[in-house]
This record gives sequence, C-alpha cells and structure tokens, in this order.
Amino acid sequence: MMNKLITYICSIMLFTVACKSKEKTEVTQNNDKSQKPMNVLFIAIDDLRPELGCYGAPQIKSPNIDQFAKEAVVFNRAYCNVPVCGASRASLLTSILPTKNRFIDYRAKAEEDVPNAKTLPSVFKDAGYTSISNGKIFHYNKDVQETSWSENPWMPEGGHRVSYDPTTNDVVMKSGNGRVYEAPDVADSSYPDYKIAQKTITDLRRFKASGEPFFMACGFFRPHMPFYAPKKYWDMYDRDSIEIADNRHLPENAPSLLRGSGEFKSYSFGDYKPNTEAFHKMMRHGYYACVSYVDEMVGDVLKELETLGLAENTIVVLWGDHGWHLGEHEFWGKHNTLHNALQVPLIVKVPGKAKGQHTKALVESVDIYPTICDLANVKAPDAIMGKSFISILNNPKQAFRTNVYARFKKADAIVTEDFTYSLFENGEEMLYNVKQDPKENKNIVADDNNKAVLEKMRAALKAKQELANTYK
Ligand SMILES: [Ca+2]
Repeated sequence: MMNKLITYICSIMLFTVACKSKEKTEVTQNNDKSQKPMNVLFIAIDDLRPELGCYGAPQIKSPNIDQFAKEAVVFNRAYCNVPVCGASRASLLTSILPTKNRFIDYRAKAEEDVPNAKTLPSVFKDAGYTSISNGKIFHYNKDVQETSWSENPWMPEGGHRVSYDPTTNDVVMKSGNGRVYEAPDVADSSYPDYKIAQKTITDLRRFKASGEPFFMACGFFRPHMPFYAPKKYWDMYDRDSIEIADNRHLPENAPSLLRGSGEFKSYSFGDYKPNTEAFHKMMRHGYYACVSYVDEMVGDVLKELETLGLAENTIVVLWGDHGWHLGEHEFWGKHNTLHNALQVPLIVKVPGKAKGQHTKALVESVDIYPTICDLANVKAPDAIMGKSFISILNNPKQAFRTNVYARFKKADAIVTEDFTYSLFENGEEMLYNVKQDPKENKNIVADDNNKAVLEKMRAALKAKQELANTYK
C-alpha cells in the first residue's frame, strides 16, 4: 500500500516537473526572435450579436464562423464596454474604458477623446508590422489614421449606403436611409462587404509574397441595418418558422430611463408596422440573412488565409462591436445596458493554443488589445486598462475577471457571473439574476433578498469608474 502511494506521489511530482519544463520551453520559443512573427487578422463585424451556430443557435446559418470556432476558443461571456459603434471601437482599439466624458456615442473618436493614447494597430506598426484597415474598423476611417495605419484606411465606394436599383439590376450609391430591408436577386459581389473581403484577400496575397508581418483589420458592415443582402441569403430561412422574441414587453419594474434604440426609426418599413408579429419576423429574417451573408465573406477571407499557408502563424480574432436587441423588450438595436446590448461574440484562434473549446470566463473588449500584444510579443503601453487573457487561451476552463464594466450615456453597468446591474444618472437601478432570468424580464433591485449582492455590485461599479477615471 505504502509503496503504491510513494509511486503515485513520485509520478505526480514527475508530471508536474514535466509540465513546468514544457511551459518554460514554450515561453522560450515565443521569445525566440528567429521564429516567424505572429501576424494578426482582426475581423470586426458591425452589430453582430452572439446568435450564431457556434453559440448554440441552430436557427442561424453561420457555417463558416462555426467551422472557424472549431479551431478557436469561443467566449460565451464577452462584453463590449460601450454599446455603440464608434465608442466601442475607439475603446477597444485604445484599451481605455469609457467615462461619462469619454467614448460617448457613435461619433466618438480616439484622436479627440484620448489624443495621447497609442492604438493597437499603432503599436504593431511601430514594431515593424504593416498595419492595414479595410472596411469599418474605427467608425470614422480617418480616426488616428496617421499613427495607426501603414497605408490609408480602405473603404469601398459608397460605404454601407448602397442599395438595389432595378433599372441597372445592381446596387448603387444612395444618400440617406431608405427602406430597412432589401432582397434583390444579385450576386454576392454587389454589396460592399464582398469588396471588403476581396481587398483583404488581395492584401493577404501581397503579404504572403513579401513575407512582411501584418496587422490586418477587416471590418464588415452587415448585419448593421439596413438589412440588405442578396436574395439567396434570405432564402436560407423560412420566415413563417422564425421564432420571434417571447418577451416583447419592458422588464417588470423597469427604470424610467431604460430605453431602446431609436436608430431603426431612421429607416422606412415598407408595408410593415412596428411591433406587429409580421414586423418582428421581417426584422429577424433580415438580420439573419445579413449574418449569413457576412458569414460567407468571413469564410472567403479565412479560406484564403489557409490556402496561403498563413494561418499557421496568424492570430485571428473575430469580434462584434456590441450586442443587439432583436425585438426583446420591444427594443431594436443597441444603446442601453441590458445584456442583449452588451454581450458580444468573441472567437479567438491562436496557433498552438486551445481550440474547439468554449470558455465561460468573463472578458471585456478592452482585454483584446493586451491579449493580442501578449500573443505576438509586442509590448503594450502602460496606460491601457485591459488585461491579457492569454491564460484562457491556454486553458479555457480558467476563471478570469470577476466582473466586466460597460456604460452608455445615462447608465453604468456591471456584469458578473450571476448578475447584471445598472445605475442610471437619476439614481434608478436595475438588477437581474442572469442565471434565473437570462432574458432580464424582472428587475429585482428592490427585492430585500438581494441586498448583499446589490452592495457588491455598487462597490464593483464604483471601483471600475475610479479605474476608468485614472486615465487623463
Ligand atoms: Ca456597431
């Protein structure tokens, strides 16, 4: 018995030593300058919520992202720091948290809000990489252009404001927001996301030929409204069988300042009347069709990365800039601190790290910057506020943050493993138990049983606000 025990203990000790020496070897290899540098492909998808096949949503046709997820780590609990395009992107790309005076809305620019910050692409550029921006990365593609990018940011003609013209049987540039949906029988190449994918593919071929290390940012427009996609993507879904939100009402005890986004009202709805069942089905159908269209474009880019043999030394990060209400609470879009607006898809593939696994670790968008730097051995500036989650990529079962922080205009929010909490500027609060009430249908802030939790959430929020305010 004793002998067996001693053998057992010895084998554990040997195993531990073996693991430690393996770790050491890996670190040494990473620091070996003779190794090929790690490239970066950062794919940003506008307004993509984590409703994808690989997130357990079989109703969505996202075969290319699902395939990519099998080679990557899927973050089941990733959050944006600001649920609006421009601010979310500026915050991620500088790894600086929002405050009530910084990163406010879609117009937020890094060069105005944090003029001394070094952006993620700029640290790669300074480290000798070629940094490229194709499509929508910063909301304004000229934001911090000089310092961030090796070449002028590239945007397809007309941006996302193109729509189908029956006289030319193709899409053309237009001004202003028109109808919210469009399903013409045209080729993939008609819409700008195709051109963004093709430009990225052309650049990848160029970098393969030149051998230069790259930081490639590729930003797709869809599924941001308007829901314009070739008919074949709409045809992937049977509208009658699309399930609409089952909580088409405000949360019980909702604060008076809780609002949905008004952005969708800038489009026209054809024959549809908001808040009808037919409207819900049309909006979901349009959103899903655009997700499938963009999924195809992502697939084109990732296939080229494989074909060129670049995948083996390229870190790929796929990220949505914020969540989206698809009719839950009768809200459409982002622009509040409910879970639907804050949670984002985040899928990270790193050669040699974990793959085909999901993690429940809480991460926030500002963590992406230091993680990419860490993986590529590029030094991140001291002023950043995110934390590298490389430990999760080594072992997706590890815990990471105890909470994440987000804010939007009149509300600050904290999300923990079990709860979401918001404090509005008028003092109103929201607390939801996301384990028991994942759809956030009942604000339980006034429930005496939650007093201890509430105190913790308030303290966590204050700490995050203080951290955010440390940057001057
Ligand atoms: Ca967006």
